[in-house]
Amino acid sequence: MKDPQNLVKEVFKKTFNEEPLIVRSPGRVNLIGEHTDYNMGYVLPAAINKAAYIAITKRDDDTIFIVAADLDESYTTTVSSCAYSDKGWPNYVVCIVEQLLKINKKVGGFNAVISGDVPLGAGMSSSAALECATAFALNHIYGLGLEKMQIVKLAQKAENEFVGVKCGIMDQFASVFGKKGHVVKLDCRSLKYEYVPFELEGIKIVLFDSMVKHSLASSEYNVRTSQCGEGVSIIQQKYQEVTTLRDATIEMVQECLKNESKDIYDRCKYVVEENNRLLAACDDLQDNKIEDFGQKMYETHTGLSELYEVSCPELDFIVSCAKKEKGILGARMMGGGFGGCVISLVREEELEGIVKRMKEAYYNKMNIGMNVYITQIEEGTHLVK
Ligand code: GAF
Repeated sequence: MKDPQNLVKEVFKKTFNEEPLIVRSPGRVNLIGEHTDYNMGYVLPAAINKAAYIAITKRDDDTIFIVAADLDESYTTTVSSCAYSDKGWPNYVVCIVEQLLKINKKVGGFNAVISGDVPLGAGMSSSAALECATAFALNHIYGLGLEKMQIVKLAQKAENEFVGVKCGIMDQFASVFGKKGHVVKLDCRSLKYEYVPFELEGIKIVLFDSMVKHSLASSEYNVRTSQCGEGVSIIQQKYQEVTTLRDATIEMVQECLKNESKDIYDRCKYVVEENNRLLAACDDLQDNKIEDFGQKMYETHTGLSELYEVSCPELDFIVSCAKKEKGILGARMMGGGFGGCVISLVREEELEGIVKRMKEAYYNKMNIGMNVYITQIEEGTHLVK
C-alpha cells in the first residue's frame, strides 16, 4: 500500500494542479476503560501510527469536490446543499461541513483528497479520524477559530447525528489530543485530561484483528446506552446524587438493581467495575506493575463478554489464545465490540512466535486469516505541511 500522506499529495497535485494543505488525524487504541465514556467515566486511549489524511485548498465558489484517492472515486456537492452521497465515504466529510454551518461558521467551497491506513471497521476509529481531519483542515483554511476541544465535540456530534450512534467522546478526543509516547487519561465528565507516559521497555501494543466487521455495533451500542440510563434512573430514586453511572458504587448497583432485569443489573455492574478497574490500572502504571495492568485487561474482557455482552466468539477465542501465551501480559476486545480488534501487550522478544501461533490458531478454528498490527503511539491531529 502506498504511503497515504504521499498519495493525497500526489493525487491532489495531479487533480487540481495546486499545492494543498495536508492534515493527519490518527486512529486510536484504548488500553482500558471501555464503554465508560458515555457513562461519564474515565478512558485511557492513545493516538496511533495509522491515520486519515486530507489534502485541501479553498475554492472561490460554493462547491465541495472530494476525491477518495484509494478508491479512485470523486464526489461533488455544494456547501449550501450539503447533500449526502449513496457512496457512503463522502458523508464523513460532508457531515462536518453540516455541523460547522449549524454553529454558524462561515465555510466556503473546497477541493479535497482523502486517504488513510486506519483499517475500516476494525474498531480503531477510522471514521472519527476522517471527521477530525476534516474539521481541523476546514478550521485552518477558513480561519474558523475553533479550539481543539470544540473540534472534538463537533466531530462527536457529527457521528451522533449522521452515523446515528450515540457514541461518547473518546475516539474523537484521542484522535485530536493524542501525544507521542503517551496514553491520555480522560475524565469524560469534566473533560480534564492527563498525559501518562506509556513507553514500556520491551513491550509492544499489538492488535489482533478478528476481521469480523461489527454489523451489530450501532444498534446494540444504542441499546447499551439506554440500559445504562435506565439503571441510573432506578438508582436515582434512592440516591438523588447519582446522575450517571460514574457516580454509582457497586453497593448501590447491588442494592438498587439486583431485583431488576438481569440485563440492567449486568450492564451497570460492568460499567461501575470498569471505571474502578481503570483507576486501579492507572496506579499499576505509575507503580510500574505492568503484569497487574495486563491482568486487568483480561478482567475487562471478561466483563465485556459476560456482563456487557458486546463480544463475539471470534474475539473471545483470540483472548483465550492470548491467555495461553506467557509473552502476552494482557488482552481484551477493544472499542464498541461485536468484531474488530483485540488489544494486547506483548513482550517484544516473543512477538514473532506469538504472532505466528495466534494467526495459525485463529485460522484453524475460524477459517479466517487474521491481520496483526504492531502499533506505536503517535501525535494527535496536526498539519503535516
Ligand atoms: C466506540 C465509541 F465511539 C466510543 O465513544 C466508545 O464508547 C467505545 O465504542 C467503547 O468504549 O468506539
